Amino acid sequence: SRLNRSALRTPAQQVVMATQDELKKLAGYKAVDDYVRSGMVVGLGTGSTAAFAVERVGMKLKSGELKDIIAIPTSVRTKEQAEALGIPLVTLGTHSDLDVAIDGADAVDPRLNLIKGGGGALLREKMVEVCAKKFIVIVDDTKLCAGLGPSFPLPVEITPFCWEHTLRKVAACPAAAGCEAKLRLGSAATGSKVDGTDPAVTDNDNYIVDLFFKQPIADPVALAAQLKATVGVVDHGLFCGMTTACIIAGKDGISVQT
Ligand code: ABF
Repeated sequence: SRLNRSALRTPAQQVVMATQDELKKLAGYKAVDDYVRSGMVVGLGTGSTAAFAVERVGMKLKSGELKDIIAIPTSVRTKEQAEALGIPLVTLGTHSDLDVAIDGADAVDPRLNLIKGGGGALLREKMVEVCAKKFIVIVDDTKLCAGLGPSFPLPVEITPFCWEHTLRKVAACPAAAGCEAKLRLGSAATGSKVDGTDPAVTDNDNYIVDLFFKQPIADPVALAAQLKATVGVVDHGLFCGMTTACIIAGKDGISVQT
């Protein structure tokens, strides 16, 4: 439809939308203010929350509050944003050790295990973030859940070759029992909400299978291992045991969980 979707919202709903964006900004800015110092190698995440952290790094470099930062982006989108802000960039090809990485998440459980990859960038995110001394997760409180799964589908990046076969193998992982596996469609892998008839393609030219769970995943660590052991799977959106701190912005303010 050609209608502006925001025109369909009541004024109260529009306030809620603005507030959620504001919360993401608070979390993103706080992560940079608390964890990024001059001279650091910094991993830059992907998504609307991480974009605020990238914005803050650019802002502080420009003002001179931060100096000699080099950054590693986790997606083509983030690379473009960082370049536009004049943030010096390198890759894991030359820098394998990061001081800190900052990124959003789609779901966070009480142990700070995560589902990531709704934006399709999970492989580069994991490659970069696993190399960081500190991995700082930034979310608004809608991302918190008692158990991973029901609140957001788990993305799995697979090779396009015989994807139907790999999809069946993924769905057959014992720790994924009861899930429904669907190939993500869309013009790009940049969002599970994108409708389309062709498979969504990641920055790495792979496909994404989303696993839908009605019940919480009982053992995310076991599922992570089973997915990783499935030939044809490149990586998956379970980030277990990686989070150093989670900055959570809610309507009552900001809290930090470690
Ligand atoms: C990245 O961006 C992804 O791992 C995650 O899928 C997504 C979260 O996006 P947003 O901050 O826009 O909700 O962090």
